[in-house]
Amino acid sequence: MITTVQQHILQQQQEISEATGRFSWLLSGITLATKMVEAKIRTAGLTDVLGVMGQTNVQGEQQQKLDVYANQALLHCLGLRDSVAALVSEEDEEPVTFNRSVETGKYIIVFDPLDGSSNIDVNVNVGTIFSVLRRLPSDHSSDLQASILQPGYTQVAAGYVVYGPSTVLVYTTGHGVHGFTLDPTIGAFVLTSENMKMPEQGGYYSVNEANAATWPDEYREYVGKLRSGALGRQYSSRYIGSLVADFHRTLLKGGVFLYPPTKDQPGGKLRLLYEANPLAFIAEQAGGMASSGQTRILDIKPEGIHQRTPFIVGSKREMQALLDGRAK
Ligand code: P6P
Repeated sequence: MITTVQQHILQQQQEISEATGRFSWLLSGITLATKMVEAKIRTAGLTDVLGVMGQTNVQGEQQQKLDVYANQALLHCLGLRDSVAALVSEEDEEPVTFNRSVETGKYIIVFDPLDGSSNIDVNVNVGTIFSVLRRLPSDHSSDLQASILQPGYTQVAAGYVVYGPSTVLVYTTGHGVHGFTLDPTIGAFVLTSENMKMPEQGGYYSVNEANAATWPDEYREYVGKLRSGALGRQYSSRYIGSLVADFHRTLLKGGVFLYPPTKDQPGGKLRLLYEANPLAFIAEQAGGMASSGQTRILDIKPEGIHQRTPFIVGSKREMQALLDGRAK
């Protein structure tokens, strides 16, 4: 007997107020867009979607053709859901707002349409990350900044899709973490892992060691500890350079992923609203932890929609060792 992600949300609705029919309708906009992206990625080498558009995005990054396609797919599919008050994308300088009343436009969706897109041309996993915020009932503004810049602990849902050997969707509404695998024969995400838990300790650490020379000392010492067996086990290093893929392995196998401050990015490289916050929500719901090195990711009050943060996420054992080390 299969359970699709829509059925799963509806089954959950007895338990949570958010999973009303309106919310599962909203989620279906995300899953539809990711199925469109998946279909494009599967044939990327055969059609003219590889390579760059010849434009750069708000991050100053070369926009890959699939970045643009993924962004358009999400904006289109979600814009049609009247419960959406605003859409915030990594690809767009400003939010897209829909001038809907507080009674109708109840949700803000924040997303990275295609994270790790530079890996597409070398056939490495990429991903879509999304975060759902509730519009503040008092927020009648046109730009909805107050509703968008809420700390991560206010998220009502978060998830990601990793486009790899299979296409997997992982999401939480604050009631556990659940994984679905796209069954291409029926075009539906089918429940394959309910109540996913991150191991208490893992066997991998994941960081771009090329930046080690410019990390703050505490991170070099910490990675040295992992290497030396000081945490009571031998680690292996795994770094794919695609956040969603590195995070998904950490969720399943445990361990730690780090993007510390560097000389070029003293405030960290990864973005708070549509990378760190959704993945931190999932990590905590699965029994892990997520920190900026200074504070719990979900407690950070955002100042800007494209704000970056150092991002360390993983199993309790490895995270405690980092945070205790900092405390000393
Ligand atoms: P670096 C991909 O460009 C990305 O945004 C994340 O997916 C990934 O974790 C990170 O940047 C990789 O950055 O500096 O190690 O290449």
